[in-house]
Amino acid sequence: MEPSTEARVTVVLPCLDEAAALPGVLAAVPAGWLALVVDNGSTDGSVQLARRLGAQVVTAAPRGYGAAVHAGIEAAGTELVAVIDCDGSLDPAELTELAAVVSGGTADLVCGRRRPVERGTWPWHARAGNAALAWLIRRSTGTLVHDIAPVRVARRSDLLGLGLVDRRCGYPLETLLRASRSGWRIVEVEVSYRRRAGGRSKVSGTIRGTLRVLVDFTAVLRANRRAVGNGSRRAGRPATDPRQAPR
Ligand SMILES: Nc1nc2c(ncn2[C@@H]2O[C@H](COP(=O)(O)OP(=O)(O)O)[C@@H](O)[C@H]2O)c(=O)[nH]1
Ligand SMILES: [Mg+2]
Repeated sequence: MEPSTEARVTVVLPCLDEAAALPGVLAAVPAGWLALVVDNGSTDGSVQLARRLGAQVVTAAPRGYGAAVHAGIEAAGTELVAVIDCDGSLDPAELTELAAVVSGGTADLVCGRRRPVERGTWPWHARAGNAALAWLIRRSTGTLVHDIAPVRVARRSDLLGLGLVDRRCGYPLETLLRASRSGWRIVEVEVSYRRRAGGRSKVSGTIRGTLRVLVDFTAVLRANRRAVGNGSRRAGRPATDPRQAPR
């Protein structure tokens, strides 16, 4: 593979028992970028495997997706940070396009908009919950997002400056809401979405998991409503796919 000429980026990979997916995920991290696996007590050898494959590994003390992602962003040493799941459902190679939008200066936060590329990828309950929440965000902030995506690229210092407090499943939603409130330019770029490479879903792959996500999301939405004052609408900046935006 050619060495990358792009800015160096740390890819934060929240990981809980993803040994089946790790080799493929780490192999797809763009050349010259840094893979940072954040573990919360995997028991399937993920930590040892990630180290053997050359990734940096960080351990996040509290359990939870948000705790892992936040610890990874804190530990990152690069200006740009990308966050992506470590289950093989998303392709780290596609992050170069998202990072180019941030480093090009046209967006502060670039989110992946998932497009399933194989059948049976996205359980109906997770997809419906995601669509409903994206609609709520559009309605309450004016930011035209369509996915509470697990794929995000932004400047590390900007992300830490948001003061995110959720450490569970509400973390991506809180990122979007706080970024909108802060007037960030938020852009969506389509990313491919597949079935996980192996292992088990810990978040939205089961109805129970989706319900847990909804509980976390409700808490984040309630806090956001308090922060903006009774859920009043405010104009935000539209999230657009730069490939589809008029030039
Ligand atoms: N470190 C850590 N990673 C987690 C935790 N929960 C989920 N993840 C990781 O976050 C990513 C998304 O979780 P996943 O189970 O695929 O959720 P789904 O895509 O909604 O089914 C995967 O890479 C998981 O390994 C956690 O508590 N700690
Ligand atoms: Mg997944």
